[in-house]
Amino acid sequence: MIETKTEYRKTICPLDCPDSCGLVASVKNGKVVALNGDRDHPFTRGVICRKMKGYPARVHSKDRILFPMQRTGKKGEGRFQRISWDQAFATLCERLSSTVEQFGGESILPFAYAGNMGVVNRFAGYPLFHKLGTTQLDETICSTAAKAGWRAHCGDVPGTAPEVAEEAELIIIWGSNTRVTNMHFWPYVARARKKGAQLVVIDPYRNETAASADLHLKIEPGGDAALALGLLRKLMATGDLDYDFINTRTEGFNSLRDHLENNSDNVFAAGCGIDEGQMEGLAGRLRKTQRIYLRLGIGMTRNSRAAVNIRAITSLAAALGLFDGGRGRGVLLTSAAFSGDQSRLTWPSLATKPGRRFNMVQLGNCLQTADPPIRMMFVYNANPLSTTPDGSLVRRALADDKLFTVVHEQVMTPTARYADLLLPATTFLENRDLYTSYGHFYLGFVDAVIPPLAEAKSNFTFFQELAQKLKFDDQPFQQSLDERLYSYLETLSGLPPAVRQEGIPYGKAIRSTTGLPHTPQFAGDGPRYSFLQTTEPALPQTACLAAAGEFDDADYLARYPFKLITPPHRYLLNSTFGEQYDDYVGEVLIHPLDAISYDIEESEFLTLFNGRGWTRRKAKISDATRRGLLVAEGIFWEQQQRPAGINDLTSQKITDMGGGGTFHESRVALMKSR
Ligand SMILES: Nc1nc2c(c(=O)[nH]1)N[C@H]1C(S)=C(S)[C@@H](COP(=O)(O)OP(=O)(O)OC[C@H]3O[C@@H](n4cnc5c(=O)[nH]c(N)nc54)[C@H](O)[C@@H]3O)O[C@H]1N2
Ligand SMILES: Nc1nc2c(c(=O)[nH]1)N[C@H]1C(S)=C(S)[C@@H](COP(=O)(O)OP(=O)(O)OC[C@H]3O[C@@H](n4cnc5c(=O)[nH]c(N)nc54)[C@H](O)[C@@H]3O)O[C@H]1N2
Ligand code: SF4
Ligand SMILES: [Mo]
Repeated sequence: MIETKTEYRKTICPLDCPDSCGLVASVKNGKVVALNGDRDHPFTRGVICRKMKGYPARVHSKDRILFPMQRTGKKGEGRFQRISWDQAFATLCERLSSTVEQFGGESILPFAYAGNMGVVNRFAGYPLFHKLGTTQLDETICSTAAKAGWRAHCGDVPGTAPEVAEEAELIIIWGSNTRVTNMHFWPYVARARKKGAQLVVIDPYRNETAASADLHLKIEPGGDAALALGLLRKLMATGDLDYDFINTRTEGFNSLRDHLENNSDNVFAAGCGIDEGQMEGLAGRLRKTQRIYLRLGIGMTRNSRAAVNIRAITSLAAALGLFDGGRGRGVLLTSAAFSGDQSRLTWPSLATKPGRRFNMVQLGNCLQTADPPIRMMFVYNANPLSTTPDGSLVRRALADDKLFTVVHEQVMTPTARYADLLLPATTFLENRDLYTSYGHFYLGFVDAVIPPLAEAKSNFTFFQELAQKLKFDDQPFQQSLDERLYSYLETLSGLPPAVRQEGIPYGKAIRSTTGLPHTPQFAGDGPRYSFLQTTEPALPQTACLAAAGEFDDADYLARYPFKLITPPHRYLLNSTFGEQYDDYVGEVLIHPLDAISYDIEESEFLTLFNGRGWTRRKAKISDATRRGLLVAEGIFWEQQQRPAGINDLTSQKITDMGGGGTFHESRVALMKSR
């Protein structure tokens, strides 16, 4: 074979990660041989994570699904035979038509999330499913609770640009394992600390980020509102709030003040599970420092008190005036740098009547109890068997012969093994798209780096072709990817006018016109920060102490003594990359005193169980966690020796606002595995 020269092509990481890195792909003989960070990208600065460094091997690995296949074995066995795309489309058209005819469009459920964050490919299935009148999915699994909490008081203001943190004297990372899940924020922290800044981490366990902090407050999971309000009360008592900001840029502070005055310091300290001295210590730092930057993680919003916790923290931030655009001062939850009219991507107008909706967090219930029942499920951009809660319900539903499951995937995920029809999906390196970010203020448009491998199709190509086969001739089904994208861009706020006129150059990071450092978030005639929320009349108006969901459930408490949280793992992106750890069960952190009580030794296999299911993990004994709290990082795949995953333990209970998942709020018991 003639050797060709290595070519370098810019692209963008499509994974559901706040960093949305600029990448440079090295391409040789039609293969991607390396991926590196783009040095020209202002947030990436040439560095990327280990997961994406290894991505070229995933693209060209034996694990890739490269051809359409139909099931030959039992559901879940993962035995398939190759078929042609013509056969696959024929089966699909026949099934879709007969299912609609026999059971109605609502008996079809599309299930998709953010496996690919490209704005067109992510939502590519929506127009077709609207046209078919299917049941619709509320995409709540990740950030809706956090955003609802933010919006309740802050409205539409974006977060503070991460660059501002570099000028801070006190950085608080609250409910995020930044060094793992948002690693490009860390250099700003490191540079600020070089200049003398202090880093405080608020997290129930000593994760990698907390281990590098100046102060770690090992808070009770879900106790964040108690901590934020307790701090507020202390600062109020000594008059250390920004009354100028409170008086001119906010409203409703008096109601919050009443709640604070009606409770004691002890109540707040008890509510967050740290001693009052520690709380006073942090209050002291807040008093002394003007330049305070809060980096809030979505990770802390996976419990019943999700939104109220975010609400309490933004209330603390507002009372400190951190939204005033001052040097080194700010609050970042999600950047919200660009926002556009999503209907230009999803085309709800194609639906002839409003369809039935289900919350994706309650997939188990939906598949088991929907009436009329779900007869056909269409999965793309997601691995719900591993990532949705109450996994044993989902598994049982997937095994039911009455359900026809279509999965469009890159690799043989646990969900894919249950497919009746399995279709090959491209990776981001094989298609073009535009990517925004939820952790910084840049977007970028990139072309395919290599052509689709074998018979893989991108989400967009696949759904457009399927619509053609179904003889749908509405305008959205005639669009090219660029047409759909540019029609969306017309509505996108934050896009610089020059770019809007001249088109988006490939591979260049474009900064949003919103959220520039040092712009006050509540300024001029615009809306003020409101300490009162009016979006949900049934909920308390001000942030306040709230109950702890399953952790407080007396029945669960009696049977399942441990609390369990299940945060992200460094080597996985949710369940993506699970195929690389097929023989690895994952660890569970257990406090040394709990290990003694249960006579557990290091590396011993443990079975964790509760009323919903069980899974297996290897004990890691460490005081990084609290007594009574188990920490299981990572959604490792179900596998032969352990046909159940971490989400067999989590519940379908949803958050106080936004309908989010409560992945970090399960009660469990444990025993030694035999
Ligand atoms: N390597 C890697 N990176 C990822 C992901 C991954 O799976 N792996 N997932 C990606 C996705 S989808 C998302 S949404 C982002 C999320 O990223 P972030 O928004 O940065 O949040 P996380 O890092 O998930 O937050 C996890 C931390 O929250 C803590 N936590 C849990 N409950 C509470 C609580 O009640 N209070 C407080 N204070 N802390 C709590 C956990 O102990 C854990 O340390 O990360 C993305 N990046
Ligand atoms: N216990 C527990 N559960 C959790 C969480 C937790 O912290 N703890 N985190 C939750 C969060 S924050 C999230 S965001 C969800 C995510 O849950 P999921 O949306 O299920 O995300 P992934 O596990 O990353 O699976 C994405 C899948 O999409 C596939 N994919 C990638 N690109 C494409 C493409 O272009 N086309 C098609 N058709 N497929 C593609 C990938 O191969 C991968 O298998 O998980 C949630 N589940
Ligand atoms: S997963 Fe996150 S850190 Fe890694 S390359 Fe992608 S965007 Fe960057
Ligand atoms: Mo997420």
